[in-house]
Amino acid sequence: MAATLEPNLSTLQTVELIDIPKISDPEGRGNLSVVEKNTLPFEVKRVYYLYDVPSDASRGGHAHKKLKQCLIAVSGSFDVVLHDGKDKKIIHLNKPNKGLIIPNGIWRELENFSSGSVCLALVSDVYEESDYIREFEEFKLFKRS
Ligand code: T46
Repeated sequence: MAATLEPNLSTLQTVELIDIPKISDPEGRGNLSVVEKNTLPFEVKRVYYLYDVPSDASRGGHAHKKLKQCLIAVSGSFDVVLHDGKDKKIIHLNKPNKGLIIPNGIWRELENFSSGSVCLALVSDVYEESDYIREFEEFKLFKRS
């Protein structure tokens, strides 16, 4: 199980790319990956997914005050641009058995979606608009507080 995340110390160092167990079929029927109770460093309370995203479109463009997420490219690929208020990093997701753990307090933008790609999000809480920080300047103030 991955380490418990420190909610108020979310720098890019606390973003993690984890392995999701992959079971390859011995008879050549392909692969199966499973996310169980202890696979992620938080309890999953909601699942959503992004699909049919045009290659020139961008998703995200915000941070969360409390929500933690695991993003998985279950099909195709896309880039996740991350910012912690100080540093920026781009992570390319293209494997269904890799999960990107994004703690709260990290700005994210998703772009360069390949044709047919699907981004699965396993997240720590129900949808709440008040948890979003949608202005980058506000995000920088939040990080300084
Ligand atoms: C994130 C990135 C990767 C709901 O009603 N329920 C939900 O669970 C979600 C996630 C969204 N919505 C509504 C709110 C908006 O009216 O769906 C609409 C689109 O949401 P949003 O503009 O936030 O979509 P993205 O793709 O920019 O962001 C989403 C997640 O909101 C966000 O947490 O990290 O995907």
